[in-house]
Amino acid sequence: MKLIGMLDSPYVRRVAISLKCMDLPFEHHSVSVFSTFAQFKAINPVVKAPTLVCDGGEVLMDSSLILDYLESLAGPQRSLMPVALPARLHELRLIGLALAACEKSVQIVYERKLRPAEKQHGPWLERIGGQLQAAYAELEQELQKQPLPQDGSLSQAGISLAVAWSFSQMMLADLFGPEQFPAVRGFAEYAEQLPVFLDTPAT
Ligand SMILES: N[C@@H](CCC(=O)N[C@@H](CS)C(=O)NCC(=O)O)C(=O)O
Repeated sequence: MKLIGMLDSPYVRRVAISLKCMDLPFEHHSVSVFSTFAQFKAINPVVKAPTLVCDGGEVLMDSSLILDYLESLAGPQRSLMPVALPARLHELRLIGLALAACEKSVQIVYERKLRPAEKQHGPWLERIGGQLQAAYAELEQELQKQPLPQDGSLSQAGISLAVAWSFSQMMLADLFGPEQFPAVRGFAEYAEQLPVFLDTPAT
């Protein structure tokens, strides 16, 4: 299997970390959707990161769909998702919020970096900035109610949340106060010093 995409993408990073946690062998190809667009296009004409080239040559995209496939490949013993319904429901809620935080962060980064300053649309930036804050506020509430374990185990929610937070901090630190979202920040700091995270750096 080949994972295509740069680790500065939170979507690519969550798949790379998950592959390692599931103990699934893969090759990582750091191809950029921007600086090496043509090279990426030759692998996946749609140019979406992450892209997974499966052993049989099928090309998958979208991190959640790739993870769906990897979950089946890994089997129940190595799954990163709880089976029991209430726990799975909670896990899916956390993942949804983490992915919304990723999406809003990426939208803001694209708005700031790809659009000329005079063409940036204030109300749109304000809207997606508010959605980003809301996603982390909801995650904070969830973690205050029910902290994620910090015992070396990692679930998909923990991976996605930590990767999302680290990406937001790396790219958009100016949008967050130092006291904001202490439970989210604390969990991400914990996860970032685990060997699998250190082995899969965003930069
Ligand atoms: N929902 C997708 C989002 C993936 C995504 O937007 N990736 C960005 C890189 S962070 C990308 O491919 N950007 C290039 C583009 O959309 O043209 C996923 O979960 O994989």
